[in-house]
Amino acid sequence: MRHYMTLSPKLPAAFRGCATAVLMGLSFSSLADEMLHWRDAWVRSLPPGAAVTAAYGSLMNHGNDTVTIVNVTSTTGTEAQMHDVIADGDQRKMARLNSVDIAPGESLVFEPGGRHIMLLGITDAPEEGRDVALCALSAMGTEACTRAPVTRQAPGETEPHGHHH
Ligand SMILES: [Cu+2]
Repeated sequence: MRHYMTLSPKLPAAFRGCATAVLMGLSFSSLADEMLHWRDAWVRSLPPGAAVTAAYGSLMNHGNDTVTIVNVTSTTGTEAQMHDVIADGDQRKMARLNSVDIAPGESLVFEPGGRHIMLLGITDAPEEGRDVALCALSAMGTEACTRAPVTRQAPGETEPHGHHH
């Protein structure tokens, strides 16, 4: 499991000092602070010739306020988009999400068959076992990044779940 925590670059130094206290395990609260924490991120490995894949993982809001995620980026591909899978009659289709709110203490979960991060325009597919950088950007300007390993299925999963993207 990889834990990365990112603090808003816009916070005044005093707040960063307090945030450092949090990292050291001291109690802390601030209305202006946003703390996001990725866990279990991964990217589905691409079949030969594919230019599109999906990234998954959980993004937890450790702050006291709702955080609105407005963009995602990756070091792989030309573009990353947040997608949801919605029912359309008997079909299931993808819909792009422009923003997603995460309530305090809640996680935004990207998982196969549900919300996912679509990585588009991949010309140089990362090999299995490699890491891809994945970042989420909030409306307040907080950027939370993680390294997501490229694997065929979710780390820790034993049964293949078919090919989602
Ligand atoms: Cu998609």
